[in-house]
Amino acid sequence: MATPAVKLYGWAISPVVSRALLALEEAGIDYELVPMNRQAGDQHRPEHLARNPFGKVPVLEDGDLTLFESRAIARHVLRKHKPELLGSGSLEQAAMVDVWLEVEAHQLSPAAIAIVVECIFASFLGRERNQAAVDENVEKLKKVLEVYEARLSQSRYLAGDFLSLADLSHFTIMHYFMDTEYATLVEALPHVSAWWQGLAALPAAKKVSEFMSVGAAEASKKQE
Ligand SMILES: N[C@@H](CCC(=O)N[C@@H](CS)C(=O)NCC(=O)O)C(=O)O
Repeated sequence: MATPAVKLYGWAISPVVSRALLALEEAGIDYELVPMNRQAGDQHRPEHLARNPFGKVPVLEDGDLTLFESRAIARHVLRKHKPELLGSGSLEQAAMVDVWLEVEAHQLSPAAIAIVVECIFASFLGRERNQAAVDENVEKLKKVLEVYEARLSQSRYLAGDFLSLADLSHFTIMHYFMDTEYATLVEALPHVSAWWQGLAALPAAKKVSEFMSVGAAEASKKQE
């Protein structure tokens, strides 16, 4: 019996969709990116609500398994195809991957997303930038990045001296953040800056950033 096709539903411009894409690219498996149109409301149609009752993307179909939430999708794909990226070598490594994935989800990403939404996506959403929201989140992010600088002066990657999903999970939001004028916050921190450059140079990250650019070009055409 042929291996069931893997399908990812969503738009690649979204950092959560491209987080799932990055896991698929790292896994090196065949998959199909099924395009959806946010402006047309595809995410609210009954066939998509059957995949994700919250009406969001990304959604992954892997044979009979249907998953939503980008980090859960990334964990599943890597658990199946590249478990070393989840620290499968030891309980300690796996625990440290979990710690820094939580840090990404609850400390860094909320502040970085708020800045990226205002500096990059507000225009796609047809509104002005809210500078007060940017300033508040820049202050939060500065404090978080100081912790990252201390951590990355002790180990090459976040979970230890091995690349893991804890690092990869940062890529897509950081990719946008580094396109804002606040990239200097990262550039001023030598260890964070070297870590970021290493992440951005990964072949899978380069491939996903191409998907993100195509997604951005399509979204800007739809605004015209
Ligand atoms: N925590 C979720 C977030 C999902 C999410 O907010 N997706 C956005 C991507 S742009 C979405 O589907 N928005 C469409 C909508 O809210 O109508 C994840 O990591 O997958």
